[in-house]
Amino acid sequence: MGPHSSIKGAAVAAVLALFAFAAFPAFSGMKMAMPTAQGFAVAKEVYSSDRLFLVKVISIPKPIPFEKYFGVQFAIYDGHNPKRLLRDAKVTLFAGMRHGLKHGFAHGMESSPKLSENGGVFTVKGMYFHMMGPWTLKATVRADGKKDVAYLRLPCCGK
Ligand SMILES: [Cu+2]
Repeated sequence: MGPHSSIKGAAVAAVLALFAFAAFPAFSGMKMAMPTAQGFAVAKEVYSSDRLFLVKVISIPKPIPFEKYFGVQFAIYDGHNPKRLLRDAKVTLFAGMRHGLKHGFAHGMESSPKLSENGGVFTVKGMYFHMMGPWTLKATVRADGKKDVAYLRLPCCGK
């Protein structure tokens, strides 16, 4: 086969591939790993930076609403024993956008969320995302005499 025939063959294959996707959009969609409208899903759990703690997300709206208040529930587990709920964990939260920064935040939220705890389940109310794009929820966790920080990426937003 000369170079011309192989180029022609590749072009035909590309046209066939385009046709297949156009003809079966549902099938091509099934191959995706259930993306949200923003391109990524919220992790169900995330380890802290030094893996001392595991933050398990119990509930979060799917998708996260734009310019509406929403809540998040989570619990803290021992990073070295992920079945051990840390009932005495202390948590402080900050949510903001990085806009490309590797550390820190370009800005935070415009709301003042309230965090409460009951039986090891943390509930934060009054989260509010005023800008589209990836947000980061930073959880500073203190438990077992140690401190570590976990980052949960939150996509904004759906309708
Ligand atoms: Cu922003």
